[in-house]
Amino acid sequence: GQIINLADYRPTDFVLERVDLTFDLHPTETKVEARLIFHRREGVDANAPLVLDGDELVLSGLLLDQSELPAGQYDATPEGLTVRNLPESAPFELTITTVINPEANTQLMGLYRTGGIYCTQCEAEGFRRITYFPDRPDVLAPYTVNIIAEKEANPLLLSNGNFLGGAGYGEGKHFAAWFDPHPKPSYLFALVAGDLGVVEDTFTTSSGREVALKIYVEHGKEPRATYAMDALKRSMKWDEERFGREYDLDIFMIVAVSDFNMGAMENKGLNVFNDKYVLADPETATDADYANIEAIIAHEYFHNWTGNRITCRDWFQLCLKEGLTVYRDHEFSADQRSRPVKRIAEVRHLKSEQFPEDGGPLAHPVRPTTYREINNFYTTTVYEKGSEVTRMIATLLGRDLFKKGMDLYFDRHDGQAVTIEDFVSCFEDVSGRDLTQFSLWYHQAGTPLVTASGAYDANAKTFTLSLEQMVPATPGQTVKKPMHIPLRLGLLAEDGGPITPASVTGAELTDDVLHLTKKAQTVTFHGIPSRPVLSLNRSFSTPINLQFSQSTEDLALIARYETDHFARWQALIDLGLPNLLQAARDARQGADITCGSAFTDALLAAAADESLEPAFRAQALALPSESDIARELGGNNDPDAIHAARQTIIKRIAEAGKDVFTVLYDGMQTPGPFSPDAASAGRRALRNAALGYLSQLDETPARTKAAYDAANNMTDLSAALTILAQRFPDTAETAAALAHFRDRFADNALVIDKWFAIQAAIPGAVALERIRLLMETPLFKRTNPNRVRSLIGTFVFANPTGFGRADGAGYNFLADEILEIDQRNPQLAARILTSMRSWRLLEPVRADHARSALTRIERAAGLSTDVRDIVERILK
Ligand code: HT7
Ligand code: ZN
Repeated sequence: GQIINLADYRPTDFVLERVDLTFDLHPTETKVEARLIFHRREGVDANAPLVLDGDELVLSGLLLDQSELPAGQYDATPEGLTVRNLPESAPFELTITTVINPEANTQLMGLYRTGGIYCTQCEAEGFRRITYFPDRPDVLAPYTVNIIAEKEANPLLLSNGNFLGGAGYGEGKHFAAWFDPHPKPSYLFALVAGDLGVVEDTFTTSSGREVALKIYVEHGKEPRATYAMDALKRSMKWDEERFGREYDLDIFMIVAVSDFNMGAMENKGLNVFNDKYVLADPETATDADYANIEAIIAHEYFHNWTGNRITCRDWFQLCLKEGLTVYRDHEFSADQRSRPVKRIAEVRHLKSEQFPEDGGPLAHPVRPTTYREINNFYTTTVYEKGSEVTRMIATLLGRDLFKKGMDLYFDRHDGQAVTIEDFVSCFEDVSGRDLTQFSLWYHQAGTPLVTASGAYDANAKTFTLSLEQMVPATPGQTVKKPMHIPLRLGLLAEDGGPITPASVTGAELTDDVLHLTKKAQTVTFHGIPSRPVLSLNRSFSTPINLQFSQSTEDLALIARYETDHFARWQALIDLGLPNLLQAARDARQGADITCGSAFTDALLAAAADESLEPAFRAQALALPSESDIARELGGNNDPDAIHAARQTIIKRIAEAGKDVFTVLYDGMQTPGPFSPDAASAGRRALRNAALGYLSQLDETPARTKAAYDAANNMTDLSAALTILAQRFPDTAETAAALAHFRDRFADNALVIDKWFAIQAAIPGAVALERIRLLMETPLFKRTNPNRVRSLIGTFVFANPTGFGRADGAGYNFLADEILEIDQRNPQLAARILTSMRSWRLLEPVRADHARSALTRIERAAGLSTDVRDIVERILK
């Protein structure tokens, strides 16, 4: 794969007017006829040839305006089709026939088979595996799609847009025709054919149009799709109310498939989903599953306007649709559930996934300028940091101006393929604000470090805040400019009440947003009657690392009184983290581990505080993960020491909080029938957190086993099984529960994924043997991405002691697996390989083993572009 540069962008020489596709489906020999109407773009050289993309294609027919072309007029290779001597300005029709093999398509890109059905995945560059095409997002056209297939095996023939009609088609076959009037790029094309069950409903839009809603799942699984349907209707309503966006076709369809590389895909009018993000019932889905389904259904639906109606000019602009749509789904979930709890979960995720990416060898700007393999840029930086950048625009402008900017964006660019600059201009135009410096958030990689210190002058009644910012060097970007950083803040009096300054000098302060724009800035708050406690970066208004030393008393005050509940949670983390870091250092030295009582007191006070929602209290009780601690330590890391340290601190909290946890465990029941609503989920989360701590004090698994036996929903069942596996891994009770769980859910692959993941996360050097044994069970299928992610993915991403065992066997295992998976599914292999992105933070012995394993991958013959790109960047 060659390197693609943003600077080389230019529009196509030919304009695509219309697309007319006919698929004659066959498991191994599907015939695709593409009739494409083009004309030469004005001003383009009359000799310029038409160059179309292909990937592993074989041309079996080519007509120009219905006539055969002489051999010399075109060149066809698996990777492309070039046609010369085309009309100078008149439109012409090219009819291209290809024959493809869906059954042999193990990459899951293009047209493939999953669970006996035909299905497509075209983003980013899958369409070129179906037919020769200008396969880029700035080529938009209306599509007509005709599908012919065996009727008995494929009663259902689906594509984008509105249904035109269908009929019998010769012996045992039938056909259906679809028309999508909205011009779209090829990456949004979809086709599904097969035999599926359906859940149906309708939605009446704000202007009174009735839309048919259909969710297709395997026969018999229909009852498990009702929550997804409910989430879809809530999403449609929310997008009308919050963003004024109405749906624009007569039908909206979702198809759930069991083999899928990512979470879901927003194809116009025909979303395709990983079934993990559709199917749920209380017996098989956890509260987290329900929340994910709600978020992903919303995300794909929201793409209809942010992505589909307005799409990306080129793949460098991916964050234009992804960052914005993640922001929209975050806001949706915040409105549907608890805003502060949702924000805490987002920030946890951002810090544990995006911060390590931004601080390591794979760091790249939210809007990159170069790539080798676009599939490797569907990253947490593009998605999650991209969402944070959108959130900061909303913070800078305020809710009303942000809404105005979005309205302008929808008005101005509907039907277009645009850039980040186009998006940002809309907000400049409605606000009159210059967002040039702010736009560095799109262009500069790396997490800014802001250092803060404050001083109170009792005589002058001023509080002076000194701020300094530094953006670390990242691959390809050594020199950075100061960014525009919107810091929300609050000043608290000693009694916890708010202090409102009379005035502020040294920086713009709008409401509670302080604008840090210089490398160093001194801000003075005037009219401050007593020493204030500063709460900085409320709601995580900006994605930075903050260095601000505050006394434990001040942090405890914030944890207790801040009106911003996110800030309360952050204060608890800030109280706890130094204890965890010191404990890890002590464990590495073989010294005793201690834990300050200020932290445990504040934590237990929050856990017991009945004025706080249970979900918040559960979040407070969940300590930073071992990987979070490793990231904060920043180098020479020993996973075993980190694990030992964290476990010791957990034990100390359990000892100090025994009574609190007993009360919570006994009292936080959820009476009545199961409901997945956020409040009930919060109670379950808090009760299970209490059980986790209590189990630390238990000598035997009896209490946890009893919880397992009593559980009447998957949240409680899997929580109890996780605690058994983590706390009592080698007991008969745990073995019995694991066997029971397997036997009970053996016919439900998505639940078996939980069984794999729970075991894959059991710490310690023996984990690898466990993984190898589990890979031998008939329940494990190497060809299914969900199975691979739950067993191998959990091991490499979420089991630092097992994967990072000192002899390097874990890294070697990973190298073997990557090479194996890469043969079949390069995208999946590349993604799992990113688990090595922080290898340089390891202590030298492990780092050596990691480097050898990576080098072995790098030197292997026949690597995919996907894996080659990742391994070379990680090793650089
Ligand atoms: N826009 C979708 C991205 C996606 C994808 C990308 C590469 C390969 C396979 C894929 N499946 C889905 C999903 C989304 O962000 O909504
Ligand atoms: Zn998306």
